Amino acid sequence: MIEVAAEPFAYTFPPGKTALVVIDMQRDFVEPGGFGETLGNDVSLLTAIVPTVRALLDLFRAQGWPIVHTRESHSPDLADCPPAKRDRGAPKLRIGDEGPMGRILVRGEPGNDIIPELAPMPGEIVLDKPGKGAFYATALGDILRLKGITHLVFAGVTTEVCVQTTMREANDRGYDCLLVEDATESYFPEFKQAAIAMIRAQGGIVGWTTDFERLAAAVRRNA
Ligand code: C5J
Repeated sequence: MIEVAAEPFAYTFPPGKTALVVIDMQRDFVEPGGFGETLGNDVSLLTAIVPTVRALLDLFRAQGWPIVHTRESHSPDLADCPPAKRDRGAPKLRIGDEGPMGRILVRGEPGNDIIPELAPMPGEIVLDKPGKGAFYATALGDILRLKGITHLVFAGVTTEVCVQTTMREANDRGYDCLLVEDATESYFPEFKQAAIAMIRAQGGIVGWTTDFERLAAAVRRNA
């Protein structure tokens, strides 16, 4: 087991049974001109974490540990996008509308891609998800079960929406979850801080949080 200094107390994980889950580091959320910016958000907050997410990917790649990348995405006919979700964006751009990087949050469109700096490598899992949580309407549970994964390390955007929703889904399914604080971000700094506080409140009711350096140091100590 590897022990990482974390809040609310040390997080321990079995190297062979731990996967990194990078949530929705897509052009539509992170790059200027994408869906996130058209909704009025300042995407520079999100681009700032790219080097740390990349370092986290490199840490897992160097160990040969499993990596999952998710993309929030819908089929071109929007059959998997409930009107309740699509209409929420009106009167601005809605999911499926033509945006600056192709149709918003539609699979195969340029804006739906993961940003080039964090592009998945061969052998890494890329998971399209129509919801905020990565377990909803996807094969993620089966994929992790077949690999014998029991512990999940989380990064990506946005902290209080897709990251927190997925952590809560994972926690309810029995995974021990660690969020890397400087590898996740929100358009709303106060929401990020609130999400972190909620996750680790009450003895880690949803999971643990740490930062990249503490995780990397723990992995180095084990090497
Ligand atoms: C949002 C996400 N914020 N990836 N998606 O709509 O968090």
